[in-house]
Amino acid sequence: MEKTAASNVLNWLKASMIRCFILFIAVSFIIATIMWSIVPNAPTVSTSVVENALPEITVYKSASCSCCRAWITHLEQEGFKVTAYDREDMDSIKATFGVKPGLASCHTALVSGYVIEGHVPAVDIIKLLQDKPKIIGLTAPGMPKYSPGMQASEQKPRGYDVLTFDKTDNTTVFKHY
Ligand SMILES: [Cu+2]
Repeated sequence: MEKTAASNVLNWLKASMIRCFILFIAVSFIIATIMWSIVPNAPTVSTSVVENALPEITVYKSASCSCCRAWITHLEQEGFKVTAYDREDMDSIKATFGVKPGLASCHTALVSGYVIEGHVPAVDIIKLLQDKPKIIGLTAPGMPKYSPGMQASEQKPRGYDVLTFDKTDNTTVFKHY
């Protein structure tokens, strides 16, 4: 009689433990499901891709400038994310960013603290961002005829210089085309 009672208790304990275990698994599963739906979407892009992504470029231009838009398309094709603003005060924007009249072109852009003036090829901006020289930025003064945005996108740039410029009005040739 006692033996039966003891084994009944033992069986009951076993059954309880199994129930507990099943309950534990079920509750864990529910909590995990809830957490998964609550946690904001985790970035799906790998870290290396994020690190290699090009920074955003802000472009100021006049609304009617079609070559400015073509240059923006060139930048986007080369992997830049571009935010463009149509402005009527381009002269004062250039003055604010240290672009002297002799170095000026149509659009003025900002990227990672550098000023990019005019039809500078994307490849030069990428090199600038890698080299990080102590300059204000790069310029392609005027409107070079054979530059990205001024000619068909499959044409290679030629016949002009991309210049560096700094606070002391020094310019150097960054890239000769
Ligand atoms: Cu232009």
